[in-house]
Amino acid sequence: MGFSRDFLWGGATAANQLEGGFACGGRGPATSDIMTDGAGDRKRKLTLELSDGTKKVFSRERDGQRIPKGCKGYYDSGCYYPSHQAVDFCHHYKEDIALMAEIGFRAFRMSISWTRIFPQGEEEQPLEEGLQFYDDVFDELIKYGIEPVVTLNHYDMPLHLAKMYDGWHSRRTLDCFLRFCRFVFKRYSRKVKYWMTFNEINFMQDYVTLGMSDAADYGRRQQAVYHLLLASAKAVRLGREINPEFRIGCMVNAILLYTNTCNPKDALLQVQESREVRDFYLDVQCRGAYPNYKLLELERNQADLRKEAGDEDALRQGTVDFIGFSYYNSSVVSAESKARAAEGNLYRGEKNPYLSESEWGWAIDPLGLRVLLNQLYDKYRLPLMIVENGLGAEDSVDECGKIQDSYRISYLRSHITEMKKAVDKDGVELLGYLPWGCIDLVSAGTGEMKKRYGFIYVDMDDKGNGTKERSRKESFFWYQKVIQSNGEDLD
Ligand code: BGP
Repeated sequence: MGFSRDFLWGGATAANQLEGGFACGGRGPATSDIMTDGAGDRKRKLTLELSDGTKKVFSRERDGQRIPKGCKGYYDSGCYYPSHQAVDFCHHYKEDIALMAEIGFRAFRMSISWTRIFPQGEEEQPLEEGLQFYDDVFDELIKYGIEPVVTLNHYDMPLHLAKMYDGWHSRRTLDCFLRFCRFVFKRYSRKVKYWMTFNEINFMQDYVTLGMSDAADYGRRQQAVYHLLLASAKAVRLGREINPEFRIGCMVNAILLYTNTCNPKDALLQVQESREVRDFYLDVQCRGAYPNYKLLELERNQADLRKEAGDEDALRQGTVDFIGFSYYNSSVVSAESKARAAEGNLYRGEKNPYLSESEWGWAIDPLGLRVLLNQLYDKYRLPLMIVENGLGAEDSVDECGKIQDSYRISYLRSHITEMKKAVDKDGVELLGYLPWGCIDLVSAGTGEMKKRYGFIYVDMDDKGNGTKERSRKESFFWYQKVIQSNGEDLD
């Protein structure tokens, strides 16, 4: 059987990690623009001015989500902010898309930078220059027969909305977001068919993604999450009105959790934890209502959400057409141990002795991808799309100028093998495979450049030094064969 002829092979990126040109064409500052590089402790930090005028560098590790109210993001001349130039796709997009076409991409996932279209987020009219930029990018993709897959919001938001309204804690942000959606849906109605609302909506929990202070407070965070889920549903409904041919999906970090033992306490914990970090978001976006377990949890915690008439209908009518998800690693939960010693993509669990790990400590689990595809399809009966997967690793250029990334090939090969079984043997409906960072870009978690995922190498270091020259890695040619053979030749 194999993959369908129109299976979307390609790759994935996000504006703030890829584009650069942060002030080009009148683009406004976004929350992602005040994150520094990872020098020192490898984690990104935020440069913020507090309401009393004192300036502070906030560390997520040290200060958590407790960003005080009334903060203003500012740029410190002593810091390097990776998103400002990222890998400069803004000025290299023709060359980059030509390389993707050479690999044979049938789809390319990218996000639209909100502040390139609405610099402050609340203007009545969009910036024509920003709209034109994405028109040019889409035209270039379409020229090569590459289908754009567009994330409406990927880990950033207008800094102005964060400062003025406390970001997603306020309903005002939701209204501004919908205006942004209306303009881009209309403008690109004939160029883009596949959309996703929020990247990893289940892990939007800090100042950068939510634009709000004190996101660690339970009630405040639940209010913001409610606004996000409502915004997603309303965007889906709006998109359908504008073009019924649109296919609009959600996007979750599909963290897969195993039980540490057969202790029933572990089993219960796995159910509860999976709901908290993943399933709740899917339940709402795929089924159109808050599930009972969440309603009871809100009641127990006396979280009284601000809602408006019509919200329930909006949630019900805005269910998605497909599930987009990221998958890098699995994790383990244990009722007995609370060590949480294992790293992973945004989730820390217990170590799994059966699995090896990446250089950044993420457990490598290809079989887990098959398990996950089955779990999600069984539960929601919606088509799935893998919109992130891959190995973050340090690459080196050898004396002949070659980048031999066989470790990346073997990671991808093993995951594609399991994905193929899920389609062939288990009958899962899968629309596409878009591995992360198909061209090297800035790491979301650490701000580093040296944590690379791409088939296309970009000559740049963690401080942004380098020629930005693009070159083909060994995996470039390997993935070319995979796509040419429609996933049959994985050698
Ligand atoms: C996902 C994000 C991406 C991306 C990826 C890899 O959670 O959606 O933006 O960066 O993880 O993570 P990192 O860049 O930290 O290696």
